[in-house]
Amino acid sequence: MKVAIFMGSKSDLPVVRKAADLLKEFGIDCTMRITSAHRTHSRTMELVRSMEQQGAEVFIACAGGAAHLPGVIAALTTVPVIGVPILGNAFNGMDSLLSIVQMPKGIPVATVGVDATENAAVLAAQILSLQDKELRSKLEKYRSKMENKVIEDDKNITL
Ligand code: RP5
Repeated sequence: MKVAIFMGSKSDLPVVRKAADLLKEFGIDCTMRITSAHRTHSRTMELVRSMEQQGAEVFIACAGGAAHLPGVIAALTTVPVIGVPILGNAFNGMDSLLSIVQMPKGIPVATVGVDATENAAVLAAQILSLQDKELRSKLEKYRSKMENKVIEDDKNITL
């Protein structure tokens, strides 16, 4: 298992699932777990240890509101942590964005955009691709597919 995806609540699952789907498309072995920095703090610690033992090379941590989960995971491991702020009912996601991005010096969380779980998956794949040529070429194909789509959309635009 290469990527451990954690989320703070089952309510995050619909958007978090997109990260797992994309990682699967890249052929990257991942797992998804629900654990909260606040409601299940001891269990969060145990799960981080367990994921490290299972060989996780990147964590993706998704949380909304007072979103401490990514920072807590980053405090528990030196494995890179990508944080995804989840859009909640308040402040258009600014609460979770600022909670995740504003980590104190020395404990970074690589923060992507609000609800940007697909970008978290791509970034995780890019980190893993440093040691994996096959994965690098899959990422290049993913890019050229996007490029072709923009060109195609441009060709088909009508007034
Ligand atoms: C966070 O609080 C979760 O990540 C979720 O985004 C938010 C709301 O959780 P629920 O009240 O829906 O369980 O911990």
